[in-house]
Amino acid sequence: MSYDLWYWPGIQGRGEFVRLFMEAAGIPYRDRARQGDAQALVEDMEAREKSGAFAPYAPPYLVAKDGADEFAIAQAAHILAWLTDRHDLGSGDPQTDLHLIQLQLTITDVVAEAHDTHHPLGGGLYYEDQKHAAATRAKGFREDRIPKYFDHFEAALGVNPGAFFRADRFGHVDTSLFQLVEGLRYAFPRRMAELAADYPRICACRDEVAELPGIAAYLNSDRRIPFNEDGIFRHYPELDAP
Ligand SMILES: N[C@@H](CCC(=O)N[C@@H](CS)C(=O)NCC(=O)O)C(=O)O
Repeated sequence: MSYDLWYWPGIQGRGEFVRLFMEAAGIPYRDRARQGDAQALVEDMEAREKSGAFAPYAPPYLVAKDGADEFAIAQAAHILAWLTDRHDLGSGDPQTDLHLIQLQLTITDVVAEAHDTHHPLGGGLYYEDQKHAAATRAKGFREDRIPKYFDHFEAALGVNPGAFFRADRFGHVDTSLFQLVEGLRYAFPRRMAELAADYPRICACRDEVAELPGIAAYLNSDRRIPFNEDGIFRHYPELDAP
């Protein structure tokens, strides 16, 4: 059995949430569009759309191959829950696992809002064409939405002892919270510096994830490409705290 991850090659984007969990868990995968290019991804998606089977709407998607059989699944949060189940990486308690998926879906919501700070009017327009609206949207995100979401994650991290959401070990929410913090620190460095002291559990979780052997190795590799202004988390200084 093998895995192919398909995602836009030039950005971390939503694919990074899948990569980080697979790297932390030591699950091997091929990063297909990075081995090829964006056109390979477009062609693979078109072929799946024409296949008559259920197809991904958008990347990231993960294809599990077992001999001639293959199964493709999309939606980052869904992929992470699926991998957790397939590799027996859950907590062993069904209610806890459902709550962890709930938290993962909440991270999906924050990611969408982070994207909308620089594209509040639409993904089809350039940032330069929506800078005024972006300034308004980013102010609300920085001042109200980040603290509201972070209060929620900080409280959830207090449910169990230790740095992770679960008492015993890391799971998919921990690796995704790591990426969320890294992305927000990149996009809003001044605002995140202001908030750091208010969220000791979030900072501790981020630090522990960074030290997981699989994550540390990945972050030191050339597979971890830098954040950039084509991705979801973009650093436009004018959108950060004054
Ligand atoms: N909710 C999906 C969103 C997927 C998504 O928006 N993918 C982006 C790249 S990050 C894309 O290529 N979207 C194309 C589109 O929406 O038409 C997830 O979390 O995986």
